[in-house]
Amino acid sequence: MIIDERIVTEAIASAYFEKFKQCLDLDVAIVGGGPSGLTAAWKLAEAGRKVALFERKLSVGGGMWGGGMTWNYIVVQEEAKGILEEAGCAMSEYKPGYFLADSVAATAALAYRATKAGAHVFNCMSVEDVVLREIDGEKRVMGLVVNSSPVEMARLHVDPLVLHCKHAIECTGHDVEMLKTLVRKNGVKLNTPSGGIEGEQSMWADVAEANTVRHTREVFPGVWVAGMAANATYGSYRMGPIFGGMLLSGVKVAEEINARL
Ligand code: 48H
Repeated sequence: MIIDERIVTEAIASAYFEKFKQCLDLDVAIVGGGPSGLTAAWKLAEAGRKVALFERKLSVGGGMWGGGMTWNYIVVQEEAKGILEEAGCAMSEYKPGYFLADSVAATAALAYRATKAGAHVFNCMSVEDVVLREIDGEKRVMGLVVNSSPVEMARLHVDPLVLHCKHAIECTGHDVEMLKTLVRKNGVKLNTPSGGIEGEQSMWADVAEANTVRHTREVFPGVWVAGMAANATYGSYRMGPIFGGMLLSGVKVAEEINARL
């Protein structure tokens, strides 16, 4: 076979733009491809939902690849062990209730399950804003405003593109970037004690893990928080390299959105 570079190019261009066109009207748009976002994408796609995940970096996985301080193992607790097992990641029980996994294997397993289930992943794409509408007196997020990450990094003045979604999940981690933009630009009130983003507190793993799941919810019409973003939004603690809360949060947000759709 003689390889024609133009066919390689055409294959990539047509597949990519077909995928993008299919994602202009989504059931769920996920912002951030860390463990919570990947787990939510996996579970929603598995339930047959039209879901896309937008990740600023070249690789999905967020803060999970590096384990603790780049020592590439993670720990999950008993309650979350089944999720990693189902993803196909091996674990060993280090001490009763503390399960150890290779962080590269765990991240790759979640990414594989999300894409295999049919979630559309757009890496190297940053969410820079949301689409806001007022319907019957209630404001609601109806979509995302996205741009190419290299455009963002080079600070080029290039206009973004837009897609619509029934629900958006804020999974941008510690920075809660999408929600901060929503509040800063529109002065809207969130479903939090102060009406704003409460801010993350210091380390308390035990409470933080439970709160990550507890605080996974709809925080503004059309916007859900999951993972570390849920902690920062509701003013809870950090937990270091134990990842069960992130996985459980991804499963919970998927189940609750699925029930709404
Ligand atoms: C597109 C964006 C944007 C944007 C950011 O930080 P993450 O891994 O998020 P979680 O919540 O799934 O997991 C948190 C975990 O990794 C962690 O940090 C823990 C457990 N910390 C404990 C502690 O004590 O420190 O991933 C977020 C992803 C990243 O990949 C970002 O690049 C991406 O979101 N992202 N993608 N558009 N505007 N902002």
